Amino acid sequence: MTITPDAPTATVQLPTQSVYQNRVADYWNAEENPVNLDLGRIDDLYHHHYGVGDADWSVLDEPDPGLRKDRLTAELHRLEHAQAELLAARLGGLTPDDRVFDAGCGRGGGSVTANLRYGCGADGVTISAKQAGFANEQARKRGIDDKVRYHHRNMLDTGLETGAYAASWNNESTMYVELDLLFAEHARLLRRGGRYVVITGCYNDTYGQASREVSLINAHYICDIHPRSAYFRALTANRLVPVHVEDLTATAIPYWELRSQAEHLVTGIEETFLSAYRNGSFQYLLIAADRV
Ligand code: SAH
Ligand code: GPP
Ligand code: MG
Repeated sequence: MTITPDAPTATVQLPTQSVYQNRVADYWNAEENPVNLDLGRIDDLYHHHYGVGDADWSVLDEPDPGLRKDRLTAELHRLEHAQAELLAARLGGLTPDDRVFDAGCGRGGGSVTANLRYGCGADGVTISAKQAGFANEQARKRGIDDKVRYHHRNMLDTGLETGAYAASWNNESTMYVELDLLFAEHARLLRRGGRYVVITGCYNDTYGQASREVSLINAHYICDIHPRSAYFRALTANRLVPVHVEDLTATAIPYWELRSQAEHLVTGIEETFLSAYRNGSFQYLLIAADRV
């Protein structure tokens, strides 16, 4: 019997792209969920990650149905942007002369957030040609396209300049790649003393192996959530020494509770995240590390 892998359908294929990465690119090239686009449109900060912090539950009591929708959308966006700011705050004291690397940059909100905060330059990389184009168009509209650039590249093999970056991060994008290959690329790009930050969902080694909920999340996004232990093993094996670790699980729950009430935005994965967090099988984690 001959086994033929799925034909690649991504518009443009990168030279180092696997069949799996083609599928991931297809997902992101096609993705147009209102929960991402309607939130981003509010202030042209497009995020593909979840929110943190206490929610303003009063939006649910809003009597006017149209206004209730708008207030819910705005509140979810506020929580997602708070997550982006939490990550950006851990990048260290960056200056406008510094450059940062945004690995798995989505529609570009994270690099814009860093640029607004520090005035720094940024290179974002996404496996989706469509996302890179969208993000570059956003940077052009903001007039920051001289400093903030997005590339359709594989984050494991970016072709960007060795040692040129003062900071780098992955915001909810590590579950698509092998951590050793990823952290080797970050270590190559960061200058000595540079800062790496990751926010991710990981499965909890204390629980055991991946739970049913973790497997459902993997199937939903076509990803492969790593155990918490894998992060520390791969970071330290690649000259990235953790300096700050924060379990964000408790602070991630209000976002999902509120999102599950937003009938105009739900995607169907909301209850799975809530169960995964509550049964202890899944954690939302921030790790900051220094490149030594
Ligand atoms: N960090 C962004 C987007 C997270 S969504 C944010 O916080 O908004 C996950 C992203 O990872 C998507 O943009 C997807 O294209 C990207 N991605 C997945 N595998 C990748 C790979 N091998 N190389 C580059 N980007 C990748
Ligand atoms: C966020 O993107 C989701 C991921 C990057 C993949 C899984 C993340 C984990 C922490 C496990 P999104 O904003 O596009 O998702 P959604 O459409 O559900 O809002
Ligand atoms: Mg989203």
